[in-house]
Amino acid sequence: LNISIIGVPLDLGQSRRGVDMGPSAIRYAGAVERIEAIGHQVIDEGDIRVDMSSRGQHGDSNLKNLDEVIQANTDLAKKVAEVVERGRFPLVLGGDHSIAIGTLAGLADKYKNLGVIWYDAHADLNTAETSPSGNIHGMPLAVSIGLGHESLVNLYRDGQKVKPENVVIIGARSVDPGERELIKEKGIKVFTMHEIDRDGMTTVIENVIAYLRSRDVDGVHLSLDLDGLDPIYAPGVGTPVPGGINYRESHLAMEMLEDCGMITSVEFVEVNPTLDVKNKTGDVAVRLMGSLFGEKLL
Ligand code: DIR
Ligand code: MN
Ligand code: MN
Ligand code: MN
Repeated sequence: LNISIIGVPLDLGQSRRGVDMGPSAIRYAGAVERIEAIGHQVIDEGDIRVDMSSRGQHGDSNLKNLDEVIQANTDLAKKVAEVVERGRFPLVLGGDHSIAIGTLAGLADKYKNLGVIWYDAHADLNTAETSPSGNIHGMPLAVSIGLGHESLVNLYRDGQKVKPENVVIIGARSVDPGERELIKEKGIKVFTMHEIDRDGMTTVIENVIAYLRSRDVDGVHLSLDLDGLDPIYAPGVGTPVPGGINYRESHLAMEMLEDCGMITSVEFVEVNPTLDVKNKTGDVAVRLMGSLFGEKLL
């Protein structure tokens, strides 16, 4: 693959500082070297510029730092679209999960029937009305299916970027009431920790792949929130939830996704080195990239 790394040092989509250092932590853990060693060609495109100057100010909505989140995501969308246009594979490094709004907007230029795998403890399906926190990182999936604040929904290009029937959530264990309603209403496919415990990750990923094939998708974006993993393996995240996906299961999931050959873009988000233990979470992210990009032991 010809991979382009895009860093997004954004921490304004949630309330804890430090996740803006995520791209640095993941690079420091050796992302470029690891992926090149597999045999891929990598260009580090650098970071999207984020305006931190008016942090904490609320505009006319209850969405925190809305203007700054819009600005960074619009720039990210342009960059992702440009990278895809050049025939390259986007690998986006967050930053908090609000950056998925920009990534998916940029991907919508090329992919008209994109599949999305949302690997996360949370559903990220809140809107301004249902959000308990006002944190935009709890909203990107809702925004991308066309629900929420209009300036987010219409970011980069108007309207829905992804069909709700093309979305699969894996690892959910903290879902708000409004999100639960939306999952039912839109028929969004969710594999919670219950399904992972009961059926095993092999069966879950087989089902994910079969489902996305049945949807006849023209590409698949993997949006991997490190808090999808259990905090034992990924402690450096802003909103850890116990009882998560373990290290082996996560590697297995990445290897199976690599084998299916459907993944066309990826983002790793929510790595917060200020909450981490010796960059453990950045390290895990890079190890998972190894599996996802086809590292073979023998
Ligand atoms: C919660 C937390 N559902 C919210 N969301 C998180 O604020 O909307 N998403 N942490 O990653
Ligand atoms: Mn998330
Ligand atoms: Mn999460
Ligand atoms: Mn989060």
